[in-house]
Amino acid sequence: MQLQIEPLNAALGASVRGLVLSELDVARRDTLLDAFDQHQVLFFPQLNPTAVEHRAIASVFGEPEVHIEGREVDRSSARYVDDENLILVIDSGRNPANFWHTDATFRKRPPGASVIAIRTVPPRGGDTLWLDTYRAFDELAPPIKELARSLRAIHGHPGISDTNPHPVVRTHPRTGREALWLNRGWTTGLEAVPTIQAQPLLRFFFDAMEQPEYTCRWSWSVGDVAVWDNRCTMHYALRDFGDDYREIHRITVAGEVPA
Ligand SMILES: O=C(O)CCC(=O)C(=O)O
Ligand SMILES: [Fe+2]
Repeated sequence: MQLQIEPLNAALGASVRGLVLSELDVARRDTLLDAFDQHQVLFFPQLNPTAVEHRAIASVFGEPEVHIEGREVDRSSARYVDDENLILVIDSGRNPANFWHTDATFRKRPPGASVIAIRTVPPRGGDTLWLDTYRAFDELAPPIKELARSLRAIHGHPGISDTNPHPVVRTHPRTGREALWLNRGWTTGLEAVPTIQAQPLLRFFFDAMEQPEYTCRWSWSVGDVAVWDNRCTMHYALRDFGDDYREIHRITVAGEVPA
């Protein structure tokens, strides 16, 4: 079966239909990777993958790794689907991600992509937004682009996560495109810039980035899978579903040291 890739009516994202997991050959992998490079987030409606299939999809986009999330450092309470701790179970009500972020940017080598399957969808709400950080960079005025290229940011919250510096402008290793690689969730300072100067500058960049025009929004059905590229996107999971239960299963795949 041919893969049908249809861009969303938004700044980024595409849906993929026609994926049969037993037919994941080299040609289809290449098609998926090309679509990923182009659209940054791929959605597979109602794919309902088993744990093994979830890993197979994730492997298209990189090497699955054990996920360490700073706000979930209590690893003793983390639940996994599999024995190797690659598929993390997230109760979204108790672990809300309703802040703009890119996953685990506090790590020296942050995850390249995240692959989630939604298992329980609340009756109302629970959509997720993604944002195109290439576009966020492209739309900066030329002198601001130069300033951004000259800066390195500190990511992480001491006591909650590791902290590591990364370039503010990151070049995607596959597409060669530059993305503004900061996020309100994890970026806490700028290297060699005193706090009194860094804080307003960071707020300036966050405000410039967080534009509805740069986003897409997905309303979930049970069994949907989403894959996003942490090198060129941020995301925000809406916490608008009250006491209802929402559960996702997530695999992150390894990335490279940002450059
Ligand atoms: O639940 C979601 O839609 C995404 C939550 C999130 O930020 C993540 O899994 O990294
Ligand atoms: Fe996240």
